[in-house]
Amino acid sequence: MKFNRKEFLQDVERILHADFKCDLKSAGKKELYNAVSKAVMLEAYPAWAASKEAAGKRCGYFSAEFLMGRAIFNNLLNLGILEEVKGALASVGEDLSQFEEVEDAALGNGGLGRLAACYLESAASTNLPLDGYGIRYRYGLFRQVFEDGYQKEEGDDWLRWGDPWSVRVERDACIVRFSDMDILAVPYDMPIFGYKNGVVNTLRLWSSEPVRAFDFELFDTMKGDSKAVDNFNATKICDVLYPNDNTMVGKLLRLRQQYFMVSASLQDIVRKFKAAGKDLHTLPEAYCFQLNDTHPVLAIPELIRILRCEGLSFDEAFEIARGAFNFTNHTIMAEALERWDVLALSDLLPSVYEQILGCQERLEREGLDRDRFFIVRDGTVHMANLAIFVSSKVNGVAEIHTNILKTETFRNWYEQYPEKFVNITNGITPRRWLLLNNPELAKVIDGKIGEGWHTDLKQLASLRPFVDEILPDFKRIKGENKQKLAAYIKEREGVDIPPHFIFDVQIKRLHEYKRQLLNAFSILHFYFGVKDGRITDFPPTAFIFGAKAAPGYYMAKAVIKFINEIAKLVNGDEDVSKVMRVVFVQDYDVSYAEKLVCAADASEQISTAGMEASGTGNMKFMLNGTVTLGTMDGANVEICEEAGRENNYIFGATVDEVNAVKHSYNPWDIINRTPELSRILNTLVDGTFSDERGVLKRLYESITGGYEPDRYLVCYDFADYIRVKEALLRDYGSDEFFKKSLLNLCAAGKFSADRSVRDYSDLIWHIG
Ligand code: 26W
Repeated sequence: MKFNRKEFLQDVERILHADFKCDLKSAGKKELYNAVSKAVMLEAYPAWAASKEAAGKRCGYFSAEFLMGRAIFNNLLNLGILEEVKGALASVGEDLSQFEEVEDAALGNGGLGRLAACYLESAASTNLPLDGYGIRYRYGLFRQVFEDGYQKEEGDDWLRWGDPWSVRVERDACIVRFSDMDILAVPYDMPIFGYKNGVVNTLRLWSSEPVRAFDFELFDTMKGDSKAVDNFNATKICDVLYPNDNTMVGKLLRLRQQYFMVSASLQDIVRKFKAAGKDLHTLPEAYCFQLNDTHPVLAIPELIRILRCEGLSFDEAFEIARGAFNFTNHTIMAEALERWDVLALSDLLPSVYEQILGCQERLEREGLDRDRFFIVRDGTVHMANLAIFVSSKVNGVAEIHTNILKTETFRNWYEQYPEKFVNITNGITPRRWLLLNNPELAKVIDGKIGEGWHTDLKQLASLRPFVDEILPDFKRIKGENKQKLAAYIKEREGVDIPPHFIFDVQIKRLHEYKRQLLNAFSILHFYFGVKDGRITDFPPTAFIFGAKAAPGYYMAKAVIKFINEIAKLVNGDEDVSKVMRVVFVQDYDVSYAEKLVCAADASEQISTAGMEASGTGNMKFMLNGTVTLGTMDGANVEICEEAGRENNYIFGATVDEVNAVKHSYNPWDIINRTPELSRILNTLVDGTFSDERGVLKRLYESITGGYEPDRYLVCYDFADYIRVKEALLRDYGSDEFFKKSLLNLCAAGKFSADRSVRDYSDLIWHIG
């Protein structure tokens, strides 16, 4: 984008006048942020309008979550004006970095939502016409604070700083009908800028509003049904993002959200398609839709319903749906597979449910065995089955995950439709996750191999011959990043972390299968070892955690409390704190992640094998030159393929081993012969830590008792984890170690989201 400092500052000033009744001298941070952003939007409008007109097939990425993070720096970078705007602001005595206080747009929980955000950016950057469709939640993922070591949730008022990057498009509003109320859906469009290529795609987020302005008369008299009161409630649909990651909550409001978003999106698309005078039978030639997990799967019966209203037969509508939809699965955890109660669904959305029954009937007509294949059974609608039956393609998100889908989770379906199943390994955008968060390292790479890797990440491989040469720079930059992170942690958490310590980092949602608990156990192992003098010369290490637990997930919250207690013990110990520190950072989010991944020395990816579909945090660390301490799970397997297992630290049971032992496994066999482990476990119940609410006791029970003790094989993998983790910590500091780290960076090419979206386009979408 062309940039003229004088004109830009003039625009900023005019917007300050019109919107805030102030000028450059008197503007506060917020006003300045909004005016600067809007000035960029002004400049970008022509390119946005032109991209919308682009001919060719488009894909709609339907997702309940888009974890966008902070927009301003990324947008300026992609428009190629980051330095220019920085300079322009500096010329009037303002610092661009003040906008680091702007809220993150946290309209997502974790991996699935961040993936959607990376894919939008990558699609724009690779010139693929992909638009996002979702919900404009009024409050994003909760903000987390710790009180006495316990997680407490607070509302996330992400619009506090305004929303200059969105445009309300009232002219595209439409009505979404539920059996008990009609709701107005109003879209807010956000531009998605491709990296220095002039392409601008769109993220369209729907907001719910009353159909008519509030009807005072009805309200006043409370006449008849409660339509007026419902209108009053309409906005509630989009009030808040469900804070669950991997556990299905069968709440009606969630069902309303899901339908609201897909109905509005499809109405909008079909309406425009018709207005262009096109034949609805040809819809799949112009559009396809990617269903990001089961959350938007109601789009399938909704499209069929809309087409039937247009006069098509069920079978005609079904064929169109089958030609247009594709489905991505992101987890094999049974508790995450969405199912809806037939009564609830048919009550709220009768004509949508009718189409679901039509799909079930069609399935039977196609001669599929009713026992092995079903959409509706025993009063329940199985959303994943609906998605698989109707979609053209179904994909997993890493090789190992797709194989598990084929051989276990969706085995029946795979046997019936082998050609439907494809793998698309996840990816991350290298713009946000290296160029933007680690600019110094990026500059060093540019200096050696040029800038081609910005849009062709495989080129990082050509850095290999220079590994020795850039090792000093790499070490220096990592050291500087660690220093910055330590200062930030000091400011935000009040905890001192000496920058020369090894930074061992585990950041991701809190879940039992991700095994933050295993990490915690290892810390206690080292703590006791150092304390008792069994471990000498312990390499000074800071164990850093970041994670939010779903507010209703008791065990996950217990793990947070446990780790915070461990932190208190370790950091407060005069001897041990010389070589160990523990910190659980509060309110981990995208912006915190950007600071953590560029400063880490070890990336903890330690899920029970078979349970992490892919992981994408693992890729972010790798791209920033960090070794993985992990299991053979998700994309870790492919990271080892690319970077060499010898350059990472792999431990633990494999998927086959997990499958072989999980039914016969008794953790006591291990605990009884491992006094070390038994001592660690006992800290949960012996008063080592304060546990006035009894949460640690419940953690103890989850490992040692109940129906399925130690379901995630923490005890099983404990010894091997310690062995390999100790090896990593001992290796740290040598040139050998830093070379391993850098070789990971050189091998990260495969994990660009540019490659992922291209795979989607080549194998599934055929767009552009
Ligand atoms: C219904 C509640 C619910 C909410 C979110 C169920 C399931 C989810 C997501 C599918 C959970 C999720 O984010 N999965 C993660 O997706 C990433 C992107 O593909 C993967 O890298 C992670 O391994 C996977 O856990």
